[in-house]
Amino acid sequence: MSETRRLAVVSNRLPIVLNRGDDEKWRITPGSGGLVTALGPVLRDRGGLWIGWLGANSDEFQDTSFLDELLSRGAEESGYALKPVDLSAEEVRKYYFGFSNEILWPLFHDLSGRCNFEPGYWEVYEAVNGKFAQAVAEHTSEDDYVWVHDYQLILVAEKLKQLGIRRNTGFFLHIPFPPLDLFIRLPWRFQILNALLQYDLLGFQTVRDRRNFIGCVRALTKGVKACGHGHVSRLVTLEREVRVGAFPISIDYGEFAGLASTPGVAERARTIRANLPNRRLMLGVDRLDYTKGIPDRLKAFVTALDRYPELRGAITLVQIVVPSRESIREYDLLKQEIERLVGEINGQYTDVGWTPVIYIFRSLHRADLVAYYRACEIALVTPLKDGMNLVAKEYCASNTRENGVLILSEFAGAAAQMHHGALLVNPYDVYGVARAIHDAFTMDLEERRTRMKSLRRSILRQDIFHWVNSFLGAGIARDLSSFPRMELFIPTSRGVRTALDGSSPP
Ligand code: GDG
Repeated sequence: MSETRRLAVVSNRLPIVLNRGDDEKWRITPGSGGLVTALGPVLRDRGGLWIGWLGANSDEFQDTSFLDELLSRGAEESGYALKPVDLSAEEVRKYYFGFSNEILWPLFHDLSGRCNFEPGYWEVYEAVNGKFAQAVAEHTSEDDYVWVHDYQLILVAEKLKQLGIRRNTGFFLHIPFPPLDLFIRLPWRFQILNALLQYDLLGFQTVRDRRNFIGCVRALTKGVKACGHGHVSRLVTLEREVRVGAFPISIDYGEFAGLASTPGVAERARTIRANLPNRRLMLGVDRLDYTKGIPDRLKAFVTALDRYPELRGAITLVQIVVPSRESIREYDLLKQEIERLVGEINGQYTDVGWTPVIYIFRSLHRADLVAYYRACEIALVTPLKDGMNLVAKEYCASNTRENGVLILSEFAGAAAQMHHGALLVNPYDVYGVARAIHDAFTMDLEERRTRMKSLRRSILRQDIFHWVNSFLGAGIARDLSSFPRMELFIPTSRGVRTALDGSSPP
């Protein structure tokens, strides 16, 4: 095999945000977030590229040369090429809002009652995956490594093969993979499973997700043998071999810990505290999504106030909800339910100088978010199901005073790594979560410190760079010479590492 030249990342959205200002002019801003932070340097150093949807329809631009100019400016700023996949409004509706978010998202999050198995979505999902494959074919060559992300793009490797294009491909699923009894309800279960088996490497968030996937393969496909144990195992057919690993995603620990220690953030955290004095602050931060369990969390909080009167006047829940998938009716109903519950709790319990729930419905600047992480003594992270949940990790990394308590859902992927330091709860168990709130409130400083130190150590050890390194390491380990420039340096919170550090043998 020839040497791997570049890394091509493929995701539903490009890592940029397009905005039209009040003056009607389009502007481009580089995206933020762990994936961009971690992959940006790799792409820059290797002259890599990112393929994805722009997040806007091209027919909104009268002049496509203007779009090209915007993209080349975006590429200049990020340091790597941005290759847009153009989608029509109808494609976005059926592939993204439809098949991806009305079928795969709820089913894979154990919420099959919310699925809308509309048959018309499938062919558009297939067609759009075909478009992404076409873009990969056009912009990459056989010696590039193609890393595809998430449930919107499961069919890309298969579509590439149908186009007669050979690429070394890896796929990472950011959401959970369901157990057989759930997966089997999917009308396109065989197509989805077979498409996943067309990748060379499959990455899941946790060992449980990988086990669920292998269980489905064993039950639903013929002639596939599972071999090997440990970090990366193998699924072998007569023609080929697919490696399957658990790669828990993480955060840039150094960035959060560093930001939390800046004078600006410390000052902002002091202001938050000064305005909410003489009480413990408990924080919830979530995208507006029914998987995040926000109504159940509010019910648990009011139950805690009912059952433990000493909490009244002594604890405030700060609930930040970030708008998401706004045009969908279900999400609007969820917003209304959250606002009704917040209103009820505050109406019932507010007293002079104390409001039980402070509710923020907007996206905050990263520094403000970190100030809340720093200011709050308890984080209440209770998704009904979550691939990983980065908020749990960001809270701990930002807790530089090491006195916070993390209450964490046992159904978040993060629980596999954080169970030793967090208070684990079943988010459906209202009394159990209420008890955990009381336990966090009364926990002594020594125990809080011991738990938080251990959580911070484990996130530092397995940060986002460790995640990239282990996936890329596994992705090319079949033939190391295919990705030869291992002197490639990635900056980390602990200095500099090469791209293969931390990887495991196949
Ligand atoms: C999917 C999977 C998996 C939140 N509020 C603000 C803000 N955020 C940022 C957080 C965090 C991110 O949003 C949320 O990440 P999560 O992991 O919690 O959840 P999903 O968006 O559902 O992500 C999930 C993840 O993919 C990665 O694989 O962990 O399981 O569902 O980074 O910081 N950022 C800013 N302002 C806010 O108000 N700037």
